[in-house]
Amino acid sequence: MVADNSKLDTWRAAAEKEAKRDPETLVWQTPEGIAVKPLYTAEDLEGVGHLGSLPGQPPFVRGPRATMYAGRPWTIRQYAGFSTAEESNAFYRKALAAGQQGVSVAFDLATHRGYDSDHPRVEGDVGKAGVAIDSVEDMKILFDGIPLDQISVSMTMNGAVIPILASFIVAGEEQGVSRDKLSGTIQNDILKEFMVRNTYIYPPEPSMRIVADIIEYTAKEMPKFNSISISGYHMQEAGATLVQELAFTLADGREYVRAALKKGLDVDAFAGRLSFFFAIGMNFFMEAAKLRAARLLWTRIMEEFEPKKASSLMLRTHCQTSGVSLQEQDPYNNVIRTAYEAMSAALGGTQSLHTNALDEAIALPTEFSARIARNTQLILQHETGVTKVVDPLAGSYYVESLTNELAEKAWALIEEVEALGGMTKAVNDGLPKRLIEEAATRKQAAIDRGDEVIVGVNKYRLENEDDLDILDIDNKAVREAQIARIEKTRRQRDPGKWEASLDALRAVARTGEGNILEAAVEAARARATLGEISDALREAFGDHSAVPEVVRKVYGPAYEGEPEYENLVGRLEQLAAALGESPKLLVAKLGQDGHDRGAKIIASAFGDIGFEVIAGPLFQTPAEAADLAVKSKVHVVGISSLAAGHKTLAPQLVQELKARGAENVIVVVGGVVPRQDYQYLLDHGVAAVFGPGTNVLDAARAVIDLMEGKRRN
Ligand code: 2CP
Repeated sequence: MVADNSKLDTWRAAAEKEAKRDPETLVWQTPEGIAVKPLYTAEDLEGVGHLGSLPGQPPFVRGPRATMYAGRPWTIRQYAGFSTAEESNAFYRKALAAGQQGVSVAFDLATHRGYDSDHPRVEGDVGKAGVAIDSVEDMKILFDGIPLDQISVSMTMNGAVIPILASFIVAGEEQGVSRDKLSGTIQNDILKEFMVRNTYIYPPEPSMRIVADIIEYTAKEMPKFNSISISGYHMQEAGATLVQELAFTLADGREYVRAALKKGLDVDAFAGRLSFFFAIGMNFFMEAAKLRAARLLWTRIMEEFEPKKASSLMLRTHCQTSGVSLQEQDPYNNVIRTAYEAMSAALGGTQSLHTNALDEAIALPTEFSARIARNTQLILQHETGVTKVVDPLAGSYYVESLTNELAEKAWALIEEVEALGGMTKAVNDGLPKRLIEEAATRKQAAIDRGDEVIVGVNKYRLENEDDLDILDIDNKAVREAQIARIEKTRRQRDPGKWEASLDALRAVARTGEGNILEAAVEAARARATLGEISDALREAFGDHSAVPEVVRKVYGPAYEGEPEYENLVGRLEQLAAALGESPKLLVAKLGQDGHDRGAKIIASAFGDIGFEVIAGPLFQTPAEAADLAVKSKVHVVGISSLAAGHKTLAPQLVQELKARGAENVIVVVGGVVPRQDYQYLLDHGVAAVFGPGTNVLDAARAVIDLMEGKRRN
């Protein structure tokens, strides 16, 4: 139906009178470059091609299943894991008894990066942001009493994906569940690690071989298992717009399909078990439209490979509500944010969902916050009626128009990636990372300026905040327990079988003959540890290290000419004159914490204000960071900590600086630091702490104050 133009003219006139301005000025320019109008009509849907489609049929805009939630609701799958395998196992069993429907394992960063818990580089990381897994013995405890032939298990693992999946397969076998009965998903999405998440181990090329070997192995041996979870989630968390998230994720997917085809696999043998993972942020309708557009575009991409099965064209996805939308300030607001995001994911047609706990901006969930998060989904499924009707937003002028516009914009970006030679080349070239970091910096400036309102943070802020009870992990005790179990495992294994299995694995990796996962299953069975299996592959493939690059002239221009900003620039110039050199800041990332969005934004904004910024490499030990600080003669070290290692690592850095006679270097800490930890850090030589939600200009002002104070004393 075409809109009646005379009625539209009448509306325009009425709107102008009512709003006392031209309705054109009510248009909202989103970060995606989409102009959202105050009114959508049938006119906006003229020429939109996907409108007549039905659920369960290509191009699946309306959902991958014919009945969707009316037949079976999405899986409530809460991502969790912390401390030891015993503690995480108890947590999963309780959650399953309370209504959770699938398991989703969070591993600690030591495990992600292929280090056993006794490795000196991971002292601050063991058991902190996930569960520590060192061998099959831990894996068996993790799933004790959880029937792996009935409960599907998702494992978020990319770097050390080979030893983890191998240990899972062996743990299943030893539980009496053969691998063909295991259901679940492994993340196994390495390309986005190089872009945003940073838990890679090996360089891109051998990493892509690992992905393809896993797709091959699961296609042949594990028909119920999803071989990959192609993830845009972390892109949005890193600051990507929804168009960037869509485009880069689908382009990654296309690259994995090509890698699997190169192994000689038939497309229909594996395509139905590719799965996806998206973030759901606060842009309610656009997020739902994004999932619809994702399915539309995936069908378009897969048609190129000419599959015979319709299921090979179908995009199935997990979603997680947005971590970055959560705030430390007035944290109960996070329950509300998460509920809206969950509703949006359901309206978009997700297959599985994690809802964040209200305290996830500052710590791991407690039992209380995890219950609220789970109940957010249970209430959505049982009380709101959203499960009763398939794709209820279909036909909405606005949502259909958004679906179409997101798809078109994302397709243009996918074509840009193709022109560069595909996603592996684009990642090497740095295009996606650069675009995402620019978008992140732009967003931070919009929040700092108050253009983007966050309730309780840059508007309606409470005068007094109550402390929230949070979960703190005794990382030392976890590490000791893990080391004791590794030692026992090493003592009890058959050294001949162990050595032979690792030799065989090395040979498969080196020669390119055979399947890496298949060889690793034998090594895991012979009780080779996660670190040993990872090291065997390291010998063949080498380590990947990225050179940190910093976006410039994005934050500053958003503020240019504003007195508050110019004042800081002026103070810094005076400081530089007094020092006889530019004030120098090292932004340090310590331990295995690869979340670098905050570090990049600080480096970028401080650089624009006038600091000389050195962006330290990822994964430094405190000693390495201190060496770099001394060598670079910095005045300030800013530790960016997002993975809970700050209480171990920041005091160590202070000590290491002292040991090098550099106690005059100011150390500040920013990131996910609970207020309960501030005093501890201050008592251990840290000069200032900037928690979540800190305005970057406030942080810069505080650092300049500290530097000026130091000069006066
Ligand atoms: C579904 N089924 C149905 C219907 N709907 N049957 C009849 N009628 C229906 N309406 C069937 C499906 O075909 C399937 O059986 C079974 O029910 C389960 O449904 P599903 O849709 O496959 O759900 P699922 O098993 O939960 O799988 C969902 C995904 C999977 C998305 C495909 O990949 C997944 O669970 N992903 C989760 C990823 C995850 O948790 N990631 C955590 C990220 P068949 O299988 O027999 O066909 S952690 C994030 C952090 C932040 C990080 O990464 O760092």
